[in-house]
Amino acid sequence: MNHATDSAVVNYEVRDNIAIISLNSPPVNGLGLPLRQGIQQYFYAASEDPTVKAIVIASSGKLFCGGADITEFSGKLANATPALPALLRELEESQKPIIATINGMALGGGLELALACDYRIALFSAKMGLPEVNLGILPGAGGTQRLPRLAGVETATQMIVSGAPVDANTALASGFIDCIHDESSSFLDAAISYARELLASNAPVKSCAELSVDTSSLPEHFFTDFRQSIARRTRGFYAPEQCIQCIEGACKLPLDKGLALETQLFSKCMTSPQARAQQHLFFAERAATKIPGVSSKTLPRTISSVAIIGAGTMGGGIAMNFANVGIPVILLELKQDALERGLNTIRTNYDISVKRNKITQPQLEQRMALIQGTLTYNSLAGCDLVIEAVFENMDIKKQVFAQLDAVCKPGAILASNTSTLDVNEIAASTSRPQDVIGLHFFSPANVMRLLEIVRGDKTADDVIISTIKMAQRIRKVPVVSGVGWGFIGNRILEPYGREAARLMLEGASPAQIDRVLYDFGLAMGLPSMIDLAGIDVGYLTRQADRDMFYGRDPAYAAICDKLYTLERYGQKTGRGFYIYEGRDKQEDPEIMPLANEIAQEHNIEVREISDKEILERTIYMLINEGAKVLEEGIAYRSSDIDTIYCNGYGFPGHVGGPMHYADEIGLEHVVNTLKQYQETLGDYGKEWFSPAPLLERLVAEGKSFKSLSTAS
Ligand code: T1G
Repeated sequence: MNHATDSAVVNYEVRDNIAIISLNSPPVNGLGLPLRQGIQQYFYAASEDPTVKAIVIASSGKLFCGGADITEFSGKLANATPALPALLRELEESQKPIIATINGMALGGGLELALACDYRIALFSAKMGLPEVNLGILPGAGGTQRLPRLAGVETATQMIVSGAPVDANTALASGFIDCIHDESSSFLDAAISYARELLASNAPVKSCAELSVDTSSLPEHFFTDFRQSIARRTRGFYAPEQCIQCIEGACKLPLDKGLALETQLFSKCMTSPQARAQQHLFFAERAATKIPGVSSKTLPRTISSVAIIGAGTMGGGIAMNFANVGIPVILLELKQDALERGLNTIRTNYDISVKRNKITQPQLEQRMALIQGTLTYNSLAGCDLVIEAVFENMDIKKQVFAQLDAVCKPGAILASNTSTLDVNEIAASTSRPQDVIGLHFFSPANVMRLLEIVRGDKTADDVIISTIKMAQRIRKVPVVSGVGWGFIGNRILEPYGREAARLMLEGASPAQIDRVLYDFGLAMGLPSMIDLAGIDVGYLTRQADRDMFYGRDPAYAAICDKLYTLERYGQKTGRGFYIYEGRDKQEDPEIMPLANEIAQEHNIEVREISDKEILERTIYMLINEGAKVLEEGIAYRSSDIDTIYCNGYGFPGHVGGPMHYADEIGLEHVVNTLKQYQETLGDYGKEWFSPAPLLERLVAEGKSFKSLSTAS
């Protein structure tokens, strides 16, 4: 006997003696209240139906379940009855076996739902994970208690604290799924057959309440050693430690007490500023792909072959991104030896990945085979996308684009990897400005996730959409910028760097500045970052726009310019703000005397500078310039600036980006602090510390940066 009834987000049917509860809440089966209510309603129906002997929980969509509905977190619905933890305990105590049918991604509460079932069958392509830690929280519906019981402490700890999903084979080997099916079209039928086999073999219902965590083979100091192993990567983050404490509890406590501990620590995480920051970034990354005035239904152009002009560090790194996802790449250089050097560097980078077990040797060969070198532009005639990554000089770039304009097929997308030059000027040098765009990769291009997409005035809508989709395909985080000096990232980096250089003249050492910013959560402080990027790179960039900087401040970046004249370019020459010998990095005793000398030349007072002043003058400059970038329309939304800074400049994810941080500490406080420095720093303060008009306006209206986005 078959009968089916449907809720808006859950389908229900009974096939003979198997009840099928099918999640149907696109796009990700988020376990919001309606879905929880639907699951509970049909779980009760199946439990009370005497004809039903087993229950299958499946999904109608491409994935199984993306977890709790994150949009509920800011309201009260997340705990509305049935709350997820309680619902899963009910399922766990079912008298009829429940089989979770994992057809695709099962993440967070989605995997927790599966773990509360009696059995789990996964499609070969499914992936399962508990990524809550990336949202500043922890698995709050039993994941920290059930996964250690089903998969062992080491696998559970690695999955929960890294947030990284595992594939079906790993899940099977770890013991938290029971079987894998290898064909998607017959997957539900296979799950129903599996349910029937379980019934025929009188397979028991199970509950983690009857299991304890097996610690017999756990290394004696496992948790201590694990904490040490993640210390660097999780520095400053709150949630990882809470995750570990839940798992330690699971090793000692019966299930219900462990669940109580998990709920307690989950609540502590949920109310933390870090959780707000990390959840802000989750939605910010997705918002960045929505372009005002461009319909999301705009069809992207096909990108199935790519060419990179220039086989240097950037060009080689860019090429790897495409080869990594199976897209053939033509790498063009002018001379054979340069081309060979570029290809050898790519192979060396892949060799390192093989040594680190990130890829296999066959994968290395597969990827290298996808990268073909050439010395002639004619080889590019059939490419769908060409990315120029040559020297940062407008004349050279124009020559390259003239050649591309002559040989590339109509409709090919012509991109420049420029980091500051005017994309409109480059586009105007071709007969097809509508096909020209900026694709600013960040070094190392095969590692850094951020891709700044620079939209020219004439760039066609479908070129924008095509490059956003392409960015996602090569696992980058795309953010669209308008055309303006430094676009978004380097534009707001400039005043941030300016303050660091000025603070040194006023008496703060490179080490003090680095420590303050590192302790705030930056991956690297400014002097160290400038040494890494190259003091010569910054110097040359400044010379291209001297009036913009030196014209307003004769002491602008003076300490950096002094080091440049001394040919101390940073790590690349073994000496910059620090002295580098191999991996050893030492403070350079000559820096502060040099800075004091320059200070005297410019009548700059040298004094004791507090950590607080260093932090405010650098970070608030990011915020102030970000407000200007917003106001000029270079950035569409403040969260785009946060996405850029957290994915391209090492800004701490647990702070959420400079603009989110400003909303958290209050824009009025930011404006008042800027005005204070405007007064106390004399002419320098008056020149550089005027609050951006948008900041002043928002304060006057009692609004936040976030309110701008929701308004638009
Ligand atoms: N809640 C609410 N909205 C979500 C969501 C979620 N969990 N996941 C995705 N979305 C939205 C997303 O913002 C976008 O919206 C649309 O769905 C498509 O997403 C108790 C408390 C599942 C791998 O962290 O990793 O469970 O922009 O573009 O590329 O322990 O979404 O279209 O308006 O990313 O196909 C834990 C987060 C939650 C998974 C699909 N789960 N999501 O990727 O689509 S906390 C996660 C993802 C939790 C429990 C705890 C991905 C995806 P819009 P998308 P996709």
